[in-house]
Amino acid sequence: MKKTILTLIAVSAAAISISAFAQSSPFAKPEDAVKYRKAALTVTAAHFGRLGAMAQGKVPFEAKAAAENADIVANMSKLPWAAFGEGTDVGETKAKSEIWKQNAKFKEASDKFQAEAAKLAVAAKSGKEDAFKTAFSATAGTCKSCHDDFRAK
Ligand code: ASC
Repeated sequence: MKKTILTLIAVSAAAISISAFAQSSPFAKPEDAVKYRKAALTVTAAHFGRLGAMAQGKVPFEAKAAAENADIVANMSKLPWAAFGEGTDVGETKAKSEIWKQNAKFKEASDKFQAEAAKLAVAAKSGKEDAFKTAFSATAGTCKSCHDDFRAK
């Protein structure tokens, strides 16, 4: 009987903590947030990589492809951040604890990336290769500095 009561308490405590997380987060479980942000950043990296190949001259610059990929990066750049909420420092993640300890700095880094990605989309649409390359480097710099500070190797 005592064991049953203890089990019931443990089960309801777990249920309460899950629902408390879900109430303050767009995700049902912390693991769902981790999965979402990794997926969003993976898609972003795929499209950013296509732009990088053009910026580095590995493939010829083509304004239409640049504009399409840069638009995707600019849109994707908005997504991962909602998935770095409190309580999502769990499971298999390279996210450093500094994300939550220095959250204002992390927010600033993510804002910079979004701002540069938006400028990159504009530059890509201009069809001017030089402007595209400059904007690409600026955006890549924001990826790198955020990774240096907030992503484990
Ligand atoms: C990429 C990619 C990153 C960034 C970073 C920029 O293409 O996948 O994580 O650029 O390497 O320094």
